[in-house]
Amino acid sequence: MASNGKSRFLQVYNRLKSELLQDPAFDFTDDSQHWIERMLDYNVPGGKLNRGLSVIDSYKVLKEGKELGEHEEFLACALGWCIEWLQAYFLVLDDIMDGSHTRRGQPCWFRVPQVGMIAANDGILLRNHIPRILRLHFRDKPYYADLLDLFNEVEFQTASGQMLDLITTHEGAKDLSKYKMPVYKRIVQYKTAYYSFYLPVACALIASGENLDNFGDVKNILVGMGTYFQVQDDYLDCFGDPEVIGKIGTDIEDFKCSWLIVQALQYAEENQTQILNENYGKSDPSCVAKVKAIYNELQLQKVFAEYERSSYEQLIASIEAQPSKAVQEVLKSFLGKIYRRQK
Ligand code: DMA
Ligand code: MG
Ligand code: MG
Ligand code: MG
Repeated sequence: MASNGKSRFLQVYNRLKSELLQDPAFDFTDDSQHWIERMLDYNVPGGKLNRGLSVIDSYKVLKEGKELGEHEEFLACALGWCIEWLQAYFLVLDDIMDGSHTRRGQPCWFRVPQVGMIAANDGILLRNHIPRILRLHFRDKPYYADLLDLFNEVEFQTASGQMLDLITTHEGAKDLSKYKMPVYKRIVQYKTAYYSFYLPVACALIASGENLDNFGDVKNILVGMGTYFQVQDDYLDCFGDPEVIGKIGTDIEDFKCSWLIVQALQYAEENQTQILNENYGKSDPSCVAKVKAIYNELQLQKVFAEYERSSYEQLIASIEAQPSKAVQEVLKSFLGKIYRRQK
């Protein structure tokens, strides 16, 4: 989307924020209004906004180039922001659970001195803002129930994925032998792919009057894209530049079932496996360095580059097999935004 599209999108953020700050269901005090405003500004608009902007992009393509009316564009933006709100909610809680330090180039919200564990309730509030926004702007639409249902279902899938991520990591004694590709794929499909890729396109489809039941193939392609996106996230956690990605990696310290460790275990010789077993999941920087040294010996940067190339090819092939040109364009533009991303 052109930069004026982005600035229009950000204007909608300001409108939604001021509506939430005057929600008649709660008797706001000055202090509570200030808290929410600071919390929203800190956590909602500072990311790449890919998910939110994709709703508008996709909606426009589905409308086949017809100019959107002002209110129609506002509604598409509001849906995009609902996804950004969902993302903010998951990230605030994810950073607590992952013990992360920075996010989007600033301390994680719970690390801010006056915030601490108030962040847990802020996460709940962020989540509650979504049905407030939907109620205010979509209550009279014929697809209102479908939208609520979609957000509920995707939230459930994401939280279940987070559970898989967390119980795989913390279950009993540290045991790397369970870190295999099928386990990995299940985690990332649920924790990332549905909300990051399927949800934006599904919102656009619903708003253009489509029935999601007719888009099973599209859903599968988007879940495939989401898997590829999380592999990139795992790669960047170790090999990305923290200045560029805005966060400091913690996957090795956290004993995460990351794409990199799954690959490393697949290629490692016995002595390398032993070093991984002894050092993975420890916060001591010298242990982390030993794990990274094995990743380098195994040339995981090259393995990743090859994975990236072949996933892209496969995704393009399945997109081009789609009967609708408009749907193809929606999917290609989404893929184009993430292919070879550095952040
Ligand atoms: C992200 O997993 C998933 C959700 C639902 C936030 P992650 O912990 O790898 O994300 P990040 O690297 O951004 O902390
Ligand atoms: Mg995390
Ligand atoms: Mg996490
Ligand atoms: Mg990550």
